[in-house]
Amino acid sequence: MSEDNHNDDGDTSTGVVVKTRPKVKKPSMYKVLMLNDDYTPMEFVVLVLEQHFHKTRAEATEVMLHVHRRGVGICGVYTYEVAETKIAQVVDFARKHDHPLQLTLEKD
Ligand code: TYC
Repeated sequence: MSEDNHNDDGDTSTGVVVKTRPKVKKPSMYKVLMLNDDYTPMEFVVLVLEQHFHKTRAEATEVMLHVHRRGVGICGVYTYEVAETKIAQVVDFARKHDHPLQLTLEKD
């Protein structure tokens, strides 16, 4: 209690102190999936995985080859907002280079 009659909970001296448990819910996570196509160069896909998904060259090459062979692969797992933003940024980057690279999002 300080001399201005406010305690650490921010209320005045009514004698009533109510503390509620702050609601801290873990956000749902979403996988960003990359789809194969016949036109985007392998080197461009590796670059995207390095620059936008913080993969090493070895990891990026592994993911790219997995997508190339299997049709789809995981780039990373993020909150909804981050996943959506990454997809928009990468698709935009690919479009600027005239590549049809596509990504989607799936609840983890
Ligand atoms: N299939 C492409 C090629 O042969 C390479 C590629 C890999 C494209 C992964 C998209 O998400 C992709 N050039």
